Amino acid sequence: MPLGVAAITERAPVIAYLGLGANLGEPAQQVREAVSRLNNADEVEVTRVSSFYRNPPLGPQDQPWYVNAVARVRTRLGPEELLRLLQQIETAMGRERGERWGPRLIDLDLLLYNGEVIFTPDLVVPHPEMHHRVFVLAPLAEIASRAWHPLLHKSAGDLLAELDAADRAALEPLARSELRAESSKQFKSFLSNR
Ligand code: A4P
Ligand code: MG
Repeated sequence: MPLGVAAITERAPVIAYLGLGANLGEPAQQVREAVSRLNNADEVEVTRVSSFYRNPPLGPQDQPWYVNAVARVRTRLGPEELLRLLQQIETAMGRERGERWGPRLIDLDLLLYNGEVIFTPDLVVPHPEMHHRVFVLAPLAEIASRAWHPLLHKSAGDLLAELDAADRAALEPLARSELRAESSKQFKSFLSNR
């Protein structure tokens, strides 16, 4: 392809924020693996990753606690292509689609994409639930407190401050030393609650 054409068709890289969550198997390990799969994908570079936070499930309560994190990526993929990549990674990691808000090995959500508002049958950006969710806003504000919600016209830091203190208190950052031990701990507490 002549150089001029390549220069015109090649998309400039943009910044997107992704939400990662897991509550089956070894949640922290799966979140880490998803970050690494993202970073290995063509046209995607993971530039920041938040702490990992353990937190109670939103939705059905008869499921284990989640580990959640947020990643910042620099990508040349368009939003629909990025969503497809997230879904491919979910499938490759063994996720089966079950009940809405039910337990999962890995869940990858596109939170923000280049400050854009997108509304198609397959993709809604900003993610329509992100501004209510402490497990999204706390890790997002940790790595990008000024990340902007283009519909609410507020930053991640402002949206986090608006949540109930009780919601914020429910979030436990996972210490690095805990990352390895967390799955066995969760399993023990699951057994002792039966
Ligand atoms: N879709 C539209 N917009 C987006 C977007 N911005 N990012 C469509 C990702 N997907 C988007 O998603 C259903 C459809 O949403 C997809 O086909 C895609 O085209 P899904 O991942 O198949 O289904 P789901 O995840 O079960 O449903 P949903 O409504 O996306 O659930 P959420 O919002 O992902 O919530 N509790 C805690 N503590 N932590 C969690 O991470 N997560 C959930 C799932 C529930 N409770 C939780 C957590
Ligand atoms: Mg989802």
